Amino acid sequence: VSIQSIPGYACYETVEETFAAAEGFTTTYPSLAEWKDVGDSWQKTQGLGGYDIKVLKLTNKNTTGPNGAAKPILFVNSAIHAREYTTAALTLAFARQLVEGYGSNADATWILDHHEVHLMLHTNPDGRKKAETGLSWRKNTNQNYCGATSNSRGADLNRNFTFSWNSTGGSGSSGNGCADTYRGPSAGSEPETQAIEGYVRSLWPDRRGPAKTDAAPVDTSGIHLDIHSYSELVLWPWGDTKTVAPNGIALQTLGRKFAFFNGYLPEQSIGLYATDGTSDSVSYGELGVAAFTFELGTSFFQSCTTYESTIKPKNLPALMYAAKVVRTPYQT
Ligand code: ING
Ligand code: ZN
Repeated sequence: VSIQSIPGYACYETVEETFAAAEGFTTTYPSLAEWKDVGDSWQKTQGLGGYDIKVLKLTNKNTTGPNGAAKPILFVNSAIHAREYTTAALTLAFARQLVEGYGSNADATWILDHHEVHLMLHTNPDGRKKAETGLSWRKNTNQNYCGATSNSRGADLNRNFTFSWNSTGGSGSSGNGCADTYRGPSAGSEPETQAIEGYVRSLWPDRRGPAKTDAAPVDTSGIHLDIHSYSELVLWPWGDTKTVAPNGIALQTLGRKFAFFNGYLPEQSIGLYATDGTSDSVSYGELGVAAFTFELGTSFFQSCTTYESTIKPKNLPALMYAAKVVRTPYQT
């Protein structure tokens, strides 16, 4: 059974359809779109089928902006959790709005002339294929954890990142290979995690952590958004402590602005629950890049009607705003 065959879910592209659409953009808009192979899924590393981890890079052909300066970068990844269905659909819709709007829509044109937008549409494609059969799959499909054929197997990629991996000593993730929040046997053990970490480090090679304090504005010449579902939230670090991040006030200011667009609740991520080893902890904690998690909607498999009428129209403007504001030190 395919999730798409269930009445009301036909709008959700499969992994293959998403990848074909991204590749299609490079054919239709060769001067705006590039489709890059940045790693392998776990199954691919094992010769068990699997997928490349791919990034759709959108910008015009100039390597610098019209002012001669390096282009600021927005990086968005979606579907790191397989069953979080609306997330990849939203990111693909965002890509479509940018490339189709280029030359006619002022915002899309300005964004692609001055900025770079990098989209990892499917961060966990192996898991997503499981979810496409109707399973409530969250993790990757690594057969070394919980038994090769168990539907509870795999590592939670969003507990496997190196910065703050298992920093709470248990409460932010699980050491049980069958648990939904299994952190993996070691920091960055999963190939999908390695692909994202390697890619964000390559995007911001000169970043050295959140050295600034709130005495200085947060540097938003780079922004990382990790798109999840569900709960209608905009979250920022830290997730493993109630301590406010060095740029906490500035992150809150920017988070509230995103929330203005999507109508969600903005809060420091530990307000939801404790987490460790999450993707934003690397981007912000290791590199100092402003990092946010969006929690879309009110359940995992939401109907196309709800997605089209509510989730997409609330969140596309938030993504467009993120692509515009990633520019200069953000004034608090
Ligand atoms: N929620 C996120 C999770 O990984 C999160 C929430 C993400 C909290 C990042 C803190 C940092 O648990 C879902 N629904 O996956
Ligand atoms: Zn999630």
